Amino acid sequence: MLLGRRECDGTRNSSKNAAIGTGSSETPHHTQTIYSSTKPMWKENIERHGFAILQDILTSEEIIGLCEQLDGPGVRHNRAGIRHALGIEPVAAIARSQRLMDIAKGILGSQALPIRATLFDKSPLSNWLVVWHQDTALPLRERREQSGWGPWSIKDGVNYAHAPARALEKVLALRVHLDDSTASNGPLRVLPDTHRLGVLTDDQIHALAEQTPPVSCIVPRCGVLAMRPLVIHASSKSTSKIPRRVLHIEYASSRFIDDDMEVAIA
Ligand SMILES: O=C(O)CCC(=O)C(=O)O
Repeated sequence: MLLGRRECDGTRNSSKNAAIGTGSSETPHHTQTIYSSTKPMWKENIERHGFAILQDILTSEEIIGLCEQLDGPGVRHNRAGIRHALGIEPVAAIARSQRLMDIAKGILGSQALPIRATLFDKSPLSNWLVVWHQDTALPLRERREQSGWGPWSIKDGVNYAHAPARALEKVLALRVHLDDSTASNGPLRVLPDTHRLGVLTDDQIHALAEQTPPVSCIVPRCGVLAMRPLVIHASSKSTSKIPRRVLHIEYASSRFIDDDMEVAIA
């Protein structure tokens, strides 16, 4: 994850060596639409491919209201967006809304809870790319030495550790689209079916990026991209004037994600 990842140096996978997310080609629209999910296909798509696109999950009014709150006084943005946004009440309210909780619980079970929210704000004024990677760092309440966890870091006062696959398999991200994600405004791109391969090295990610046709996640405003953190993903710089704001909310299957490892709410 960009905002968490840039600062999470000392990662197991050095992002500097990861494949650059320029992508060989944009996914043809007909290919992309097979991942656009109507019930009941979305669960199967997440299970099989590591992601699914769900349209019209929130209303236009909800999105406008949320954007106004995020642009309001007292909300601290940085260059690429907002980190640790669950502390912002309107964000927490959306994260806990029945519609998002139903999706999260449908995959993670009845104890699912939102653990972290990040606003990714890509625009002509703040344009960036993210290389191919998996999201492997989780926010945790306390630092504990446990097999498979680490290295550790602290970001804005929150403990982070790179997690083993057994914990990351209990996480789902729901990316709420505050703008249309189009082929040209730097949409998230994913390598389908890579979420079942465990935590990969940079070299493995690089090799998979060379071999696997990427899918550009074209998602209209109000839609949600549901994705597993281990699905390899990247995004390119925008070449459009249209902003691309996405609220990325991660859910865990329970507060204790691995033995006595308790997630932090961030
Ligand atoms: O939103 C994006 O373009 C990048 C997001 C990302 O890389 C992540 O969630 O790890």
